[in-house]
Amino acid sequence: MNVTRGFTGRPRVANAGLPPGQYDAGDTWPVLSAEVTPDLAAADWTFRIDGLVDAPHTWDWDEAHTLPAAGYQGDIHCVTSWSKFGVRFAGVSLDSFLDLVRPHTAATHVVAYSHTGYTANLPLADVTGGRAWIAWEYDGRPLDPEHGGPARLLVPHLYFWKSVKWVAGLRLLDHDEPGFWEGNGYHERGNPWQEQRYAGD
Ligand SMILES: Nc1nc2c(c(=O)[nH]1)N[C@H]1C(S)=C(S)[C@@H](COP(=O)(O)O)O[C@H]1N2
Ligand SMILES: [Mo]
Repeated sequence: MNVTRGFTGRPRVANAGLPPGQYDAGDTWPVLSAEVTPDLAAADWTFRIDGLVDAPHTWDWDEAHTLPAAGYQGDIHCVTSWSKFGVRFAGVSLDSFLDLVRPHTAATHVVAYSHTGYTANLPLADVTGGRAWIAWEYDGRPLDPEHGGPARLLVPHLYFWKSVKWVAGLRLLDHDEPGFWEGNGYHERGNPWQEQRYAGD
């Protein structure tokens, strides 16, 4: 259990502690972007799921907001070694989107991609079962553009590079296909508790 200190005046929620090699960033939230923050209005944001699914679909902002609201409160862990405890995101569970497109049983992996072109690969099992979200609110307010607003992928049980900012879609595949960082030496899965930082870890 971590000591409570300065999380905007509220006591910190109980957290799972720091994964190996991580430090507590406290109230700061570093911005890590490989690209320039895009000028993307909510009205222009879209989210598509295609590949190995029965019914590929593209949601716009309004249609995505008709899905059941869901949120995450807990910790996030960046591979550059900062972690944040007890953050609060709101949006929609990826399960709600995936149920509607009906994934083929052959689908094993996804490539998540951004409106900017950034990509990250994930096992399908890591984005189902209530473990991944499309998030558009942070701490009760619209997600800042620099943190991926209008909407980002959130997969908090893996290193944060998997949580694609300005998310544009998921493609379901029957094989693993490295994304931006995975093609540059980072681990294909990225479990912080097993310190899967680099390929071979
Ligand atoms: N589109 C996009 N998504 C991205 C990144 C990026 O460079 N571009 N960086 C990743 C990395 S390495 C991290 S740690 C988190 C950082 O999110 P933050 O800037 O909101 O802290 O976003 C991830 N998603
Ligand atoms: Mo990161």
